Amino acid sequence: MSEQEIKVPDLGGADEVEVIEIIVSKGDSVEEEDPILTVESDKASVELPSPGAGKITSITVKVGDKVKEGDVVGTMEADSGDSGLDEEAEDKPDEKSEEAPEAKSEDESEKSKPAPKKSGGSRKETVKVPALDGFDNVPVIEINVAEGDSIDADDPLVTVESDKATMEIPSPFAGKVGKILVSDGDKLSEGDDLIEMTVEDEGGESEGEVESEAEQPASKDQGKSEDKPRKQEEAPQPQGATYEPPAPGTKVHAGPAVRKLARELGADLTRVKGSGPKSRILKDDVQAYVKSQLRQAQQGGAVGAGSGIPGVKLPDFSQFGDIEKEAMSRMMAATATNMQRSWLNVPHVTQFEDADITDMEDFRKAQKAAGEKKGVKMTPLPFLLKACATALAALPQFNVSLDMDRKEVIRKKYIHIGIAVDTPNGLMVPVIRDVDKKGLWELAAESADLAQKARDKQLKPAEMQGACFTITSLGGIGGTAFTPIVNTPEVAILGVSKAAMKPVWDGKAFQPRLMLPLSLSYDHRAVNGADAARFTTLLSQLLGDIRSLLL
Ligand code: CAO
Repeated sequence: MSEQEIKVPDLGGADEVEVIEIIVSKGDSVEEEDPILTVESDKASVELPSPGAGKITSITVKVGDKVKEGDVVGTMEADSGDSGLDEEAEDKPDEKSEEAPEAKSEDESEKSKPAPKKSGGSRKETVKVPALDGFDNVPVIEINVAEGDSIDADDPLVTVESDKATMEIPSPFAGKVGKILVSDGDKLSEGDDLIEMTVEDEGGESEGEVESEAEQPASKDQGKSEDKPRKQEEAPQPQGATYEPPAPGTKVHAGPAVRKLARELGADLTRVKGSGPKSRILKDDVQAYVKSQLRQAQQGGAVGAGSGIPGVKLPDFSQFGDIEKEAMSRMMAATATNMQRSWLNVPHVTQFEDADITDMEDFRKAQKAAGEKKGVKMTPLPFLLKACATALAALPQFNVSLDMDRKEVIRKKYIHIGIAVDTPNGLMVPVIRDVDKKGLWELAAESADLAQKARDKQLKPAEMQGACFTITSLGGIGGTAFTPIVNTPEVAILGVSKAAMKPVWDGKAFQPRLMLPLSLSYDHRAVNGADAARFTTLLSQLLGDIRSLLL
């Protein structure tokens, strides 16, 4: 490794320019073309890119300094084997680079998508799935392009998720997206057709169908090369927010105009999720981020920056014994975000009640033969669904969502209920629609079907949306009571624990009765305590005498 000077390259005609931002610090590792600092002339801001990959050993200018072509702004140690720091490259910006420091106007530099290469014509390509890091049959969880999109080489086409990792499959070409040959949920293996593209020729090649494999999905944790599988670092975007906790050492990909806007608005770019090519941050992203922060502040603070909640500092656990680290699955990260958002935003209260289900269980067990004939198992869950639907209709203050921005209560005229399903991949909540209009057998069949789909990772997004209320039943497992977290933006959730025989006083003697523990957590902004007690009392009456479900 040898130390190299980092010099100001040709500034596209500008003479002396001012350093307005230092992007890297001593000790940072950079890739070739990563921005080192931003300079500004009268007409434009320009990022000076790193001439090669390596480690920054010094930055010898500061914000406000004036620099011109050839000035040394710092030094770096080049990675061994990297040829990006030879004298020639040091003096001249890389001509092929899309981020070469031509003095671009601010508007141009914001959307730095390169124009398609000049062509002698165009050809059709069918992009195929590349090797998926040893996996096959990996489901598509997101399609990142739409028909008609103009994209660059390396832009993500689709995202797939195996048991262990989420990977983006990048485009091998720049060009226009044609027909998309896969859908959400499809299982892909190496060699499957992915999308059709019209690719601009650099000249010469004849028009016709050519098949090509996408580059291997790139992996940040398996080396720096772009052509290896890439585990997505980002957790799924929380609904309506643009906050992303930065991964340690996260580099920000944003043009000078965007950086300037972020400086003006006081936005920390490491917290903004980029929606541009290669996750580049655009002006719209900064504006959306600032808006979401303001909204959260108005709502009294929420998850993330500005909430005033100190983070949890982790010790180095390896000092206490052996440890192993594993990336969170997308689902786990999404659940964690949702739980935390709900816990921090919703003032929770939990109301407890026991329902006498002795007669209900006699009736349920008597249905066993009928169930076998129908191929459907009647568990307590359909009775709970039916009782909750009746209670939601009787006490509609539980069937609402709160819009705190507009100070509005949104009342729902439908009764869709989510059921929490424990799966090997985490908690999923499929939704049964119009529960009030369905019979017990229909609910038994539908809940069993949705629970199975959840376990097989086969649920469609629409099957997990639109719930008014959630039931989370741990009754098949055990426990006497628990305090579930409201599944926002719903305002209540029913936790069900394991039924047990208990002595119940009937006025003359203790009778052995099968008692089902119910735990109703609710959002105390939407529901008052008296209504919560009415809700659980009504549930208990309905389950205690299931004939009343017919009334
Ligand atoms: N008390 C006693 N026994 C119960 C019961 C209860 N409250 N609820 C169910 N059972 C019994 C059932 O009758 C069945 O017994 P039999 O086979 O003898 O009839 C057995 O427990 C298993 O039932 P099940 O779990 O297969 O079916 P279900 O319809 O009751 O529940 C589902 C379906 C999807 C809710 C459940 O499988 C599940 O995933 N529960 C976990 C939900 C969860 O993780 N919640 C936590 C969220 S918060 O982190």
